[in-house]
Amino acid sequence: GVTLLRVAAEPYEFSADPARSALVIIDMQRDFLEPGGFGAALGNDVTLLRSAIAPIEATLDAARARGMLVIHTREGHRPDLSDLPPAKKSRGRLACGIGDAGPMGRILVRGEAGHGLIGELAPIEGEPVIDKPGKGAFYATDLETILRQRGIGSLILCGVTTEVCVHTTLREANDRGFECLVLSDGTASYFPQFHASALAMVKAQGGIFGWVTDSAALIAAMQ
Ligand code: C5J
Repeated sequence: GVTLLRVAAEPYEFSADPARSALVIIDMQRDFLEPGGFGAALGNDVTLLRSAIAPIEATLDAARARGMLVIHTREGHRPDLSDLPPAKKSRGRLACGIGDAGPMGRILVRGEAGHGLIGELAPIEGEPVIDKPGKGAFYATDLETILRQRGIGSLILCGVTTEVCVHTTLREANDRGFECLVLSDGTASYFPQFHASALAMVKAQGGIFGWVTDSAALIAAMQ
């Protein structure tokens, strides 16, 4: 029989078949977490996101040790910006926005230093990296195909930012029938109140979008 992963969570215990679960690490890119990138261009204090790094690192170690599928995502665009809607490009009326040259290369453009995943969370051989032009990881990507090919039914979501790319992906995943567990300490926002509200929204109404736990509870359940 299958030994289920049983995690203390809110609004109640989360259980999943670990062989049918994936850890999805969303957009832990220099452009969001380091000075001189997209997050900073939008006027944010990028240091607010760094609290998510250590909990994700610990969870990533546990997932790899257990042989769980790990998927990384990156938000960004083709160098010719042909996949960048004008509505996204113009948002914020930025002097230096998506596609423009910054200290870490062209902002949010694939192949540039700023677009890369932070060194602490570098992918290893065999871990799919999903390049996404939108906020959700399912929109205009092959994420769903990869998950279905591997028989994945449950997603453990972490990364940045809680209310933007994590939430959009969570909502897309819900409508596609995936069970979702969100890590409270493995997600972060430039707006602490949005982080708190976004987590509260997941678990309200009997867990309308899924479950919330922290990395320690998840790792304890994975031992
Ligand atoms: C944002 C993201 N916040 N990865 N992107 O623009 O959450």
